[in-house]
Amino acid sequence: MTPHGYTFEDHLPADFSDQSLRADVTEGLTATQKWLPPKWFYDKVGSELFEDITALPEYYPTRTERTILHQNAADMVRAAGSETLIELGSGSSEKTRLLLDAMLAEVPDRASYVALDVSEDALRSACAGLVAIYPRLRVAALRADFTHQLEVLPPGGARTIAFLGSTIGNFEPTERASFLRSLRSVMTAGDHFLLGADLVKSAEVLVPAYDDAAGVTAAFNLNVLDVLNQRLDADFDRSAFRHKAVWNAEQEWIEMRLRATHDVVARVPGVGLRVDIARGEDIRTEISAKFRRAPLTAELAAAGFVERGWWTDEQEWFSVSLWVLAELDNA
Ligand code: AVJ
Repeated sequence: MTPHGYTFEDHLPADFSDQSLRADVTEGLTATQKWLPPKWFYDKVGSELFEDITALPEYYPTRTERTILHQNAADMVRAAGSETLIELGSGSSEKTRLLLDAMLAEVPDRASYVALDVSEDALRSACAGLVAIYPRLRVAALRADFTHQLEVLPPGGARTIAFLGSTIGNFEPTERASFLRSLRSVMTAGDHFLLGADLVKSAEVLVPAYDDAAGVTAAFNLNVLDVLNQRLDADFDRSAFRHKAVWNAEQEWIEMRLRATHDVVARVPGVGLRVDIARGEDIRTEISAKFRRAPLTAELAAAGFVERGWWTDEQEWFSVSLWVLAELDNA
């Protein structure tokens, strides 16, 4: 226990963030179709903008997932029967409280919460907040990357591993498959996986959720250029780009892009790059995949999971589902 009331472990190598930023920028901005991974949105400004997005009238996912959790957390916790809740990409841990309330009602003295995130700031403020509200809860913060470091999770048995907010939608299908397989490889009998996944719906609802009237999502998207400017000493001119949100109906994902409004030459000294972007050319900054129940179940089955619960809202806009390992499904 630390003086803060929660434990903190840093599993990220000191230069992890710089190394992977440089590798991503070099790969993405020299590709024919330019791209940047969405993880670089989340510096301090970007994390605050994301919190603002979650409160926008057009951005339905957060409040829809919160409603589902609010209505069903007790059922979820009872179905999983866990004493340890582990949250991957915990961020502000805001919706987690609904699960913790339900867990503490079942096991008031033995409940533990483990937050895993790459952001030390987010981990510390979330865990400090939880310790203040739940004096009997054991709280641990793990600074780690859930795409590479799931082996840092505390050992299994009765754990629920939660991956909420449809963060899974940021993966491309092949990355998603390998994430699910590596998750499965660190799970054991008695563990459960709780997944928040945004569902396919009409483009009239989807597109405004990623292109809001107040321009918060545009600011969030453009902020990634500031991140490159600050961290790699680049000279991207934000005013030379426009935010775009496009529904890719074939892939069933939203693509966020930054479209050059005129020819741009940017220098990125941190990686020794000169980037030429033609007027009208896009940098793809995010995919946000939307799911359907049957194909999602098939993907999880292919990775070795079987469903134990599926909860949704009245409009079936968002789902929270519970999974166990398939070969242990002999109940
Ligand atoms: C945090 C990845 C789930 O894809 O909806 C919000 C991020 N991007 N608005 C999403 C996001 C633009 C969000 N995820």
